[in-house]
Amino acid sequence: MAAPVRTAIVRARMPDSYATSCLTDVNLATAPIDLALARAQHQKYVATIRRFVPVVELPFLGDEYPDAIFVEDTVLVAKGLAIITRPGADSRRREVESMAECLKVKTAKGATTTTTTATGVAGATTGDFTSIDAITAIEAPGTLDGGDCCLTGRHVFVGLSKRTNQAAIDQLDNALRPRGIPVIAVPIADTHILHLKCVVSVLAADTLVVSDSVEGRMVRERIEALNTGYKFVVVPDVVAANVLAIRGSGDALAAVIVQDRYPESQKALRAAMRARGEEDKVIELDLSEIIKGDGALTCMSVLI
Ligand code: CIR
Repeated sequence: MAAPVRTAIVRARMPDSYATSCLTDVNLATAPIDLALARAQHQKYVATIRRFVPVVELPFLGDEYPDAIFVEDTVLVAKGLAIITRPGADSRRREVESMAECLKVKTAKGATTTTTTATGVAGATTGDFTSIDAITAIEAPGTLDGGDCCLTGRHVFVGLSKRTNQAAIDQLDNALRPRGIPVIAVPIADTHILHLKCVVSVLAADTLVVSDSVEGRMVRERIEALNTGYKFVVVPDVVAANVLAIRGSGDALAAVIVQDRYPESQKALRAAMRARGEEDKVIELDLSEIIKGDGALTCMSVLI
């Protein structure tokens, strides 16, 4: 079972450059990003998470880092170990510094600490980092994006992708094997998806959401071949396969945030949640402008 979520880390604010300069390797949308709407969607996302768990805001990094809201790519935390990544895109590599700084400060200070962002952003709050007992980092020549790491609590499935290489997966395996969590590579480099979590995400300890697409089916087959026993909720829209479940102790669900504007997928997710007796925990958010930046729901936070 995954550890209960105690804190969420997000980026304080979206830079103007997000609208013009964020990386869009995959998204083929021709409509430009509406910056005001993108900001509103990011803020609503953070406010939604804040209803359920304390939120710590990383400092605003300015226009030099158009993709910095996608904090998921900078770290993964599994079995008490925080692993600072080395993002595959050069333009994003230094985003990790603020995450590493945040975690070092927090874990050094101990249990519950106060965060102060460089910009003094209102709303920054305290976070509980007690579940982290050590920090390490991916080193060159490894490259790894957190968006490629699907952590279920029992396994870490890692997309071997355009951003994440075998050297990093080997480092991850060396770091997590002693903690008893298998790291399993899922090759996706030859596909149209950016990250593994574009097509698969965790709904509950035993249940994954996967898209009904070539890539989604491929990932599902790879996971099923391992006899890991996961159940799958299949959604027709690729973007809807990325959901953000916030769970407390005993896998109790606080909320599951899903994409709005994908009615067939919403129907499938709601049916699955109804069957679990958890439909009242579903929250739909419209992230149209985040999707244009190749982002989805999990990318803008790290749950610890
Ligand atoms: C990028 O290409 O790096 C960003 N525009 C999108 C990153 C999305 N991150 C994620 O899914 N974890």
